[in-house]
Amino acid sequence: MIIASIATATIMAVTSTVPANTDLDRDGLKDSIEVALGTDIYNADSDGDGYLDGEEVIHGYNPLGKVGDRKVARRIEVDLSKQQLHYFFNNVKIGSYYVSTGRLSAKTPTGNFKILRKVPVKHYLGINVSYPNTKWNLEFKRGYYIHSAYWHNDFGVKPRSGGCINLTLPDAEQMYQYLDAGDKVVVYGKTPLKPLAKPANVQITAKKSAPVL
Ligand SMILES: [Ca+2]
Ligand SMILES: [Ca+2]
Repeated sequence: MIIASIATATIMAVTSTVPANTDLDRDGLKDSIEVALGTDIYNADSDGDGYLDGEEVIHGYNPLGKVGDRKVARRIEVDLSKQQLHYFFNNVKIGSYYVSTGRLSAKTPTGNFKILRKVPVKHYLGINVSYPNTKWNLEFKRGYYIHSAYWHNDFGVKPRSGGCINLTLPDAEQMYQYLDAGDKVVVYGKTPLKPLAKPANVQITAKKSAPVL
């Protein structure tokens, strides 16, 4: 009897508390996010379509729908003050990346936008600037893109673009896969006057960085 009651107490403890940072079913989504999204914290493939919940969400697919279902609300927010990008899935924040936005003389515009189009590879040309073969470009305002930048490593530190939102190569690829034309882009905050302190876990272009889920 004593053993039985201990077992019951243990089960109750597990099912009544959702620790924020654990991923009990190891599907790539933290339990706290799964609770917010309504997916099953004990089932790695909540909709049984063969794809893990985390895999589906990070690529912008519905983890509670049929294969290929992308009818979910995707949104990104770019905080100029902190040089960070946050991405949301059905109003639940999924993760964040460091960015480099427009320098003081060419600030990234603030406001509400939508992804206008996706361009896999682009050649950026300007005064004393030529960046061919730039991958993963998402236009959110005519002439302004979210894109990878292989020519610097100032993500999260220094706004230095001509108004675009720069990401590391793997982060830009992930956002490119995540977002569709029509998805919301919100830009807010103020361009920092000085470079920010280098983040401890700053992501670099050459290395595949895991998104913060
Ligand atoms: Ca999980
Ligand atoms: Ca699934």
